[in-house]
Amino acid sequence: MQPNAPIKFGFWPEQASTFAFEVDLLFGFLMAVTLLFCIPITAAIIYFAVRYKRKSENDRPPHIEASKTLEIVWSVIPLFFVVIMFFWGAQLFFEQRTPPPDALQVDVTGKKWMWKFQHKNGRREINRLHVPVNQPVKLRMASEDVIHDVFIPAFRVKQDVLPGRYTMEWFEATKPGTYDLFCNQYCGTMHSYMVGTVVVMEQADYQNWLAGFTGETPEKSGENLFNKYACNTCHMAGSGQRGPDLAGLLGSKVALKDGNVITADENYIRESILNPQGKVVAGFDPVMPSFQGVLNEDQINHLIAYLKTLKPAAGAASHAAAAAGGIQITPAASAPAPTDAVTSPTATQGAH
Ligand code: HEC
Ligand SMILES: [Cu+2]
Repeated sequence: MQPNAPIKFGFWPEQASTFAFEVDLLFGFLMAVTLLFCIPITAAIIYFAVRYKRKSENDRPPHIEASKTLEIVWSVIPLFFVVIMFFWGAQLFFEQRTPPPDALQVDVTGKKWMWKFQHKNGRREINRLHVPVNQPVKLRMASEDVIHDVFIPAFRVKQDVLPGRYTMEWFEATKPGTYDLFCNQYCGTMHSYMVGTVVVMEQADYQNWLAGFTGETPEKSGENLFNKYACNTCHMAGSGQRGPDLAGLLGSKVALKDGNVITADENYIRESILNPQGKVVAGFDPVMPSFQGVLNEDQINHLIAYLKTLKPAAGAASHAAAAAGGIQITPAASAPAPTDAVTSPTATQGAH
């Protein structure tokens, strides 16, 4: 495959994901409704303009009372169509916001002006994304600088990629092949060069392709970082620790100093590392240093991957529910975390 596949132009992008047909159908409906209103209204405007043109200076139109029936009819009919658009669009929106729990995660980092991808075993690529066919794939995305956007027309998905938090996009490709990926937010002078290719492979081919990489896994790299940046000095279970036990944190409920209880998703963990004073865990002093500017996006991803591998010690009450991974962006996407898993450092961590 050539490194820079030519961008395909066409009237209508190919349909290559499970969303494609649904999105096109809705789009077709919007188009049909638009034409249904636009054509008769335009025709009426032209007809009336000619038919009722003022003929002379003292041409006075007769007084006409508005017809209630007519008013109601032309309010209710459009309302009916608009309500359909709303529910149909909302249904599709929630579908696109809710990745299946078994979705394969790929980490995406956008920066001026390239796309970096990392697969679950650590394999990396730039401006080219390999994914298996007939398998839900979830992109967990962050930006190292400005707002970017991952747009894959053939899959009918697009989502902004933001500095400072994770966003998510998912799809299930239905046809092997290569497809365009565009940055869809104007992000600077070379924005139009921020393009890539999605290569959809048969599942076995994808597995072979992945297996071609035997380097460090994100989990291992995360473990090294955890030691290198001395996270372990405060966070390793044991007496006298200054920070909370991080085992089983993802998906658990965390009681904060300000009285709120939140569910620890990946955005929370990310924020805890970059801005520890933003949300302080109840029962702890805000002594954790910020790692803003110290750790890059890759390193944060790896730390999170490592934290996911930490299982709570048997009998430990804190962070009991190690939920299956995943960012939870919509309420619909979040697995209900057991309510009894509230972090209670005083009860479980003993010495302070
Ligand atoms: C000087 C000690 C110290 C170091 C070093 C430290 N932390 Fe922390 N960390 C804390 C304390 C104390 C808290 C709880 C108070 C708060 O939320 O700020 C905390 C909270 C957290 C939380 C939120 C925990 C929860 O239960 O909600 C995460 C995640 C975290 N740290 C990760 C890290 C990582 C990753 C590193 C290394 C890159 C690190 N910490 C380094 C002391 C530390
Ligand atoms: Cu961009």
